[in-house]
Amino acid sequence: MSNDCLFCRIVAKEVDADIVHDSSEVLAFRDINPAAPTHVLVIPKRHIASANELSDADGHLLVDLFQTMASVSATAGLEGGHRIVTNVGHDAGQSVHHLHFHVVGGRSLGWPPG
Ligand code: DGP
Repeated sequence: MSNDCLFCRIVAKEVDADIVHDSSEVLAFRDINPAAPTHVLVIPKRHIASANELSDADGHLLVDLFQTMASVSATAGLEGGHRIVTNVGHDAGQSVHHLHFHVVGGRSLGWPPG
């Protein structure tokens, strides 16, 4: 855990969040500033700063994260489609430096993103 990381503090239950999935390695909770009717953040519980910091040893964790995203989208009824986004670094707008995947859906989504 990183003491100055907001998402580590959510994992530690020091900061409240609307949690929709909680398993041994993965947590999912609703984004505080939703961009669509469904907007859930799916994160590893272990602190990893971004997708750039993943290693060979994280293969199982990545499967767990993507299976959680599939479960979250199915539970939300997003049969019509949804988007998975992870921002990496300043130019992409990454504001929380703990790996997280945005699962966004429930409306028609434009492309390309801004
Ligand atoms: P990004 O910009 O890709 O780093 O996404 C960070 C997201 O985190 C952003 O959509 C807003 C969300 N967020 C920021 N602070 C909080 C918080 O305290 N609680 C929750 N649930 N979400 C947060």
